Order: sequence, then C-alpha cells, then structure tokens
Amino acid sequence: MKLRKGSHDATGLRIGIVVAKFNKLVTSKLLSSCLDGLTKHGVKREDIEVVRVPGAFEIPLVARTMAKSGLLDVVICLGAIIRGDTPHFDYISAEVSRGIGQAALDADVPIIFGVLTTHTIAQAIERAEPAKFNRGGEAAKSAIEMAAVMKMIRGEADRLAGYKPTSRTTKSRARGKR
Ligand code: INI
Repeated sequence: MKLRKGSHDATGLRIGIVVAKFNKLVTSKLLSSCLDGLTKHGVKREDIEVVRVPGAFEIPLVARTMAKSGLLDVVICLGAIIRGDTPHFDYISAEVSRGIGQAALDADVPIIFGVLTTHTIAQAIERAEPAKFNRGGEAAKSAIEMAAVMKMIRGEADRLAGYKPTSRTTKSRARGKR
C-alpha cells in the first residue's frame, strides 16, 4: 500500500480568492486570516488574486471563471450566509454549496468552500475569528493541501501513462488544457 499526502509547502503556488462583501464584518476577517495563512506557508502576495463579489450567491460563477483561467492552482471561496426570518438562507446556502462543487468539477481545479452558514451573526464572528475557529486560516491550509494533492496525482497519472511533457504540452497546461 502507498499512502500519498499533499504537502503544506506552498512555494510557487498561484491562488485565487473570491470573497463576498455581504456580511463584510465577517468576510473581511475570513479574508485577512486566509491571506495570513497563505503567506505564512510561503505563498507570495503577488501570486494571490482577490476578487470581491456582492454576495455569496455570486461566488460560484466567479470561482469557476477564475479556476478555468489556467493561471491558478486553486481557488478559495469566502462568504458568510446567516439565517434570517425567511427561507432566503436555505435557497442561497444550497445554491452556493452546489455551485461551488460544480465549479470545481467543471474547471478540473480544486475550489475550497470557505463559506460560513450559521444561525446567528455571533456564530459567524466566532468562526471567522483567528483566535477561535479561524475558518479563513483553515481554508488557506485546505487550499495548499489540495493544490499539492492535485499536482501529485496528476504527475502520477502522467507517469503511469508514460507521458513525456514537451514545451508545447507545458504551455497548453498553463492555459488550462489537460
Ligand atoms: N448574501 C450573503 O453572502 N450572505 C447572506 O446572509 C445573504 N442573505 O442573507 O441574504 C446574502 N444575500 C445576497 C445574495 O448573496 C446575492 O448577493 C443577492 O441576492 C444578489 O444576487
């Protein structure tokens, strides 16, 4: 048996972040702790691209477009959906989680689900807080690990297929054609 794991060495990774402005008090905390987590593991600031969207509902389309660009190793989605008095929460949270999962499969690039879904604003703040649940920092770690896992298994698949990269195939990969 071979046990293969992704590493947490993030040197050279190019990372996209989509962050919702809705519930900004929470999402700005998620973003800053996510950025701290990434840079702490060696990601360079200039290799991180942040796109802001109005609310969580807008995240999947932008995440999918960024992931399909061929310029990023992983995309992180950050948002906060907080339950109110109407069924709105249920529609948005279901669509956002389904959309983010679908976006990753369509783009063939890992996309991390860093969207909080909570009953109260207090729960959301607690989860965004670096000294408590630190979900932004967790999203950064998952992103680094998934980027490494995908590189590892793609390299393994290429090796088993006797694949020899040429400069042309390397360029196609950079453009997202696998
Ligand atoms: N967007 C959020 O990110 N979180 C919420 O809690 C939320 N609530 O509760 O309404 C929310 N709504 C806005 C939505 O994401 C879209 O931006 C809007 O419907 C426009 O498409």
